[in-house]
Amino acid sequence: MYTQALSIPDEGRSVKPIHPKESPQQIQAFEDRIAADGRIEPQDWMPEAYRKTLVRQISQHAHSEIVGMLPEGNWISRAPSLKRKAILIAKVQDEAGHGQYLYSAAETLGTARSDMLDALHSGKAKYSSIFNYPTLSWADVGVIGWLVDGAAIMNQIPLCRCSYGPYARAMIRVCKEESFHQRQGYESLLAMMQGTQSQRDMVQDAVNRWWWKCLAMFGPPDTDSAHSEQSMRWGIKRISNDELRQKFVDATVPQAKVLGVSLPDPHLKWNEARGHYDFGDIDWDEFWQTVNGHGPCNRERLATRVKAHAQGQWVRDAALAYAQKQERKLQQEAA
Ligand code: FAQ
Repeated sequence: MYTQALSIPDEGRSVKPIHPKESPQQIQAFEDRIAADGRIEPQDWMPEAYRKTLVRQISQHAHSEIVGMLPEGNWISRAPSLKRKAILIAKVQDEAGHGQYLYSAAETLGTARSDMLDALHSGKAKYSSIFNYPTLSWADVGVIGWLVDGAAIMNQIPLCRCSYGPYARAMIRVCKEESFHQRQGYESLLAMMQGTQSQRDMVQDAVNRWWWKCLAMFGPPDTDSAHSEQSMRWGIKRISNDELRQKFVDATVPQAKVLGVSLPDPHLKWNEARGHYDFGDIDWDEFWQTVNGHGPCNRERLATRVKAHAQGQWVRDAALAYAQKQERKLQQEAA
């Protein structure tokens, strides 16, 4: 079982930072560790801004994983075969597990899980823009595996070297699983492309709808990225939004060729001088609309999450009651 080796705070009770006051020696030790590319661990002193940035990014990431279960989860009951259903169930469960690792990592920074979930459910916290689009056909499930998980891996591999230990370690396992997700998506699309013309059309239609949204997943252009510079200085982010986006395009174009689909961008062209593919302009207005709550499925996604959380209250109550009972038992035995 994956653990951050710290106890989980009670519901609704934020944990106080371990070292709220800094001394010059503490600041120097932190700076030295960062400069030496070392890891910061939960018990180490860290600047409050570093802690805040990590809680922001890790909790947004955790929210993305659990909201990300919804578009694909929608197809579990309609998967075309038992094999595809079993694979999809496993994948969606993995995403729930990723949410667990990430909430646990964020908790080590002194933030209660219930506070993070409240922020998600009240619409205050962000989660990835990509999960606010509908999954209209079975091909969307394959395309999410191939492109959305593909983009997620590209973004997350550098996070395995994040300066904050618990986040970096969580990412190692997440990336292994995302890699399986990406392959299963691609394999599912390959099977469809060897099928009927209408199956091939379904794949092409799904690629056309998801391509640009996936490019936007990497976040705003570097020139508009509020946090990149500081996060890179702290070793939280290792590669910039634009560089990762370019790496994703370069890796994906050959895969699209093998699959036999076209990517919906007339400007997509190999640039010999740059050694990269050029590509067209992303619709950033649409991206920000979606990030700010006005995408096609934002309301539906949040409503589903809030309902699932409310319906799970009895499980949390039962787990808490059991833990309290066990604790009383231990105390009685010790007395
Ligand atoms: N969607 O200054 P930056 C997955 C926000 S997991 C929504 O560049 P930063 C697995 C950003 O938060 C996908 N908001 O920010 C899966 C900030 O807002 P704030 C999630 C976005 O943090 C697959 C503002 O814009 N992955 O897919 C987005 O330096 C299949 C300014 O932006 C992660 O979270 C966006 N796309 O860089 C699950 C990875 N982009 O906080 C199920 C970890 C930016 O000031 C099925 N996160 N914003 O209010 C990161 O690497 C970074 O946080 C970035 C953004 C790169 C996402």
